Amino acid sequence: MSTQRINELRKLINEYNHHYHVLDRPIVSDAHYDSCMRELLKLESEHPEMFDPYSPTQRVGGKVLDGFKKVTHDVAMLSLGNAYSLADLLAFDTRIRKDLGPVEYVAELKIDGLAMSLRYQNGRLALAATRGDGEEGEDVTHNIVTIKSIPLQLNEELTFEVRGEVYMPKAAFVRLNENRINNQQEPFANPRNAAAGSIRQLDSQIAASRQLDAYLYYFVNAQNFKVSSHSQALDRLSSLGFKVNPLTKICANIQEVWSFIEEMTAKRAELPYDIDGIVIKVNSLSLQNRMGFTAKTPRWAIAYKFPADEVMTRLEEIFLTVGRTGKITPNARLTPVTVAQTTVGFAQLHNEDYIRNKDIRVNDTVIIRKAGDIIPEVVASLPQLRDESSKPYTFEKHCPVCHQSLVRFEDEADTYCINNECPARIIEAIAHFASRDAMNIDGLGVKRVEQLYNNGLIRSVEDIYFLDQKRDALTSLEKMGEKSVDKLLTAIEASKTNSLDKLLYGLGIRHIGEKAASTLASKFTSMQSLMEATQEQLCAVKEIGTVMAQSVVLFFSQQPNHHLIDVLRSAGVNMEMTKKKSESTSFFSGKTVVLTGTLLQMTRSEASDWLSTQGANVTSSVSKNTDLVIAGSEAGSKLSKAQSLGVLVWDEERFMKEVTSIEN
Ligand code: 3B8
Repeated sequence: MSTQRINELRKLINEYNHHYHVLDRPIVSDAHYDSCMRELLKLESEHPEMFDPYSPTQRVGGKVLDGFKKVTHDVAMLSLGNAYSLADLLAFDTRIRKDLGPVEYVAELKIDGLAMSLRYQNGRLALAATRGDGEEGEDVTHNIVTIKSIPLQLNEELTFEVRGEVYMPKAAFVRLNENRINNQQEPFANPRNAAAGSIRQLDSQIAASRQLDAYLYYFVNAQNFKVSSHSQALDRLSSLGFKVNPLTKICANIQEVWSFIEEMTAKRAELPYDIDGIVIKVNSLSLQNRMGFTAKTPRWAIAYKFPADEVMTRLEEIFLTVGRTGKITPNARLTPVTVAQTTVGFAQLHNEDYIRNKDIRVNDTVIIRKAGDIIPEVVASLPQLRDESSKPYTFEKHCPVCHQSLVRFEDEADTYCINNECPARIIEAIAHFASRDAMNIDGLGVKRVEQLYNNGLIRSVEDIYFLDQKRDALTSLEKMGEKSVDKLLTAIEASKTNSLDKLLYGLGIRHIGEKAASTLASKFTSMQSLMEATQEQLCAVKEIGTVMAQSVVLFFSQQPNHHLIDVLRSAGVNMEMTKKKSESTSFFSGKTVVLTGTLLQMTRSEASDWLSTQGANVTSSVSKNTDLVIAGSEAGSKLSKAQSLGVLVWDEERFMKEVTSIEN
């Protein structure tokens, strides 16, 4: 009897929640809802054997974790490329139409929250993870279950992954900050920070009290759901019980997209949540697959960002900072001012010429611009507001940190400190090594490295791996309790197993960014063979130009760098490409391959990633240099071109046979 009533109440409350939180159309009074909830709580406490983590009573929070578990995303969580103007948008449209011809777009609001991936298993929410670096995020399920618009249990027993944005409504943000100020706590700068701060809590009661909400917008592997377009995917998500933003428009062309943008720009201030732009997506999923992805972003979508906010303030001081390459950046200290919802006290001035051309001076009233997460910059000064004492700014001649002479090379806009021993450069280099996209050592940001450096605990990158021998010194530092030290040392230990690409990027070799590091790591697979590579061998790699090749050779020709590698190796840092196995014997190795048409068994980007692991060069256009074209269904001009050039063509079945034989 009670069993039946418990199940009945759970179902009812789920239904009430859906109407209230997702559809925004309550079907019962608050009093009735509360009475059902109380009855359920009572029955559950009398029948502990009926406990179910998916019961609506479990949304109140209470679970407290020791730390966050890392989650590897099965399908990378990418971010969107940006468009800042109508011109950028038209360029995006031109690119799309060049590849696909005229297409239908979907325009939707870009919710200013934090990206989240939800995994459902047999209809139940099994895991919620943050984006992290896109490959690996954090398990925040305990906090996500407190968001009432996110269904814990669906009416269908499906297994899938869905992505969306968790955000804090403006009203909840205002209330939260009022409370925080009353309690002498620092208020949050904006709703996004407040949402992120709530999700990053180990104690789920905090998230539960924050009135977070979520809009979902992306089905991973939507094809499995028999939908053929993004707009159908949104409808399907909605019918499954997810909250989908209603301000979405199917647009026949980019002109209609622009009207939607204008309409939403006008509406923006009245919306009950923050948006920072409009997302434009190719509607057809098979056309999305044809466009595929770059390393970081889908080619079939773009985010139009609203123009940056501009405000006036006083420039109090110009000071220089030194980057890891020795590059000098002039910065402005400002009278703090609120712009784009955050308080700004500093802004970028780029370089010497920028300051001179705009005649920006100390004590000037200046215009500051800031958009979203973009670093604020000084756009202009207002010379009419100057007094007679004002003098043009003269660029410093010496490094603000090591005091050696600064150098500006001919034809270059930037000024450099060329002292390899400059503490500022060393600190920045260590922090770069530890940064998220490099060795990903949590807790080793610039401030912490600076502290360790100034206390003599770390003088170079290799010293990171000797910190475990300096435990006592570490715990005696300010703001470093046992717990933070443990955390730091664990993160350092974990970084030893990173794949070669991360290490290579972390070394900060000039001209070798993330993408080039990853290419080199996949091609050479070990530090040893990379160190032995000649400039010719490096240049032979597609995407590695002469400048990059020279820089790699130069880096490995320097004795201190050899020493660094030796020390890292003996400390146990992995020097091999482990992330992706690369078989030099693979049929695909060294071949130039083009994918075209729609594949059914994997997405184009999965196929492309897999081919890269096999050492293939995946390119987008067919030429006489192409070794193989893999043609899915609806393959168009690329297939005909391959046929006319006599290039080898495989269908999906032939390709999958090869994949299976290599994988097994
Ligand atoms: C692909 C599609 C990232 C996003 C995406 O409201 C991808 O679609 C993405 F790789 O980040 N903030 C949205 C929003 C964000 C994204 C998206 N759609 N509406 C958002």
